[in-house]
Amino acid sequence: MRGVGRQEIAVLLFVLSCACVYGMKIDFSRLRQLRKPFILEKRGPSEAANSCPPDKPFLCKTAGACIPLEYICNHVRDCPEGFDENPLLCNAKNRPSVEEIEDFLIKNEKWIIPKLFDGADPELVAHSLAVASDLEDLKLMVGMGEDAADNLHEAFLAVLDGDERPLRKMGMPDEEWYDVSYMLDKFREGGLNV
Ligand SMILES: [Ca+2]
Repeated sequence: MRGVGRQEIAVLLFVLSCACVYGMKIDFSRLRQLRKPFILEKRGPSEAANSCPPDKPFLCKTAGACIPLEYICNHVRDCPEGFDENPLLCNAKNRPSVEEIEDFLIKNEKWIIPKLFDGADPELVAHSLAVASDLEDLKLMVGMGEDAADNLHEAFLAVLDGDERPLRKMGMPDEEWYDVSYMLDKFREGGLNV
């Protein structure tokens, strides 16, 4: 997934937010309002309204094609164009919601943003963490340099080892260790290759 744009990520997350309305156990329901004009334009007003029947609520990119939620990311192409198996979509489905990630980043903003994400916008970082396949993807999406990427890699290894010392050296307050290790584990378990 090289060179994926912010707008494409926004569209994918919007699709998931629609699926969420129908009961998927993920919460993208409060995506930023400002993205909606683009999304409506991109998908078309009639598509955005989701004309799918209740038993097949997931709207494929191919006009008129709808599939059940259990067919999303089940390793079989069910949409004619395969959108239901899009790797970014499947990554986001298996990770904490963008809002949850952003809340976590803002709570830790003073140290985590400069040290691990090169001072990037927390909203951009949250969207990227929701969909990136590996650290190289994440680096490109966020636009961060080598030092931050190295720190991030070290942070993931520290959590894997259960060793909070490298993170404390980066400025993490002691009391944040539980939250930080919980979130980094969630990204790894959700398919982020570190
Ligand atoms: Ca499928």
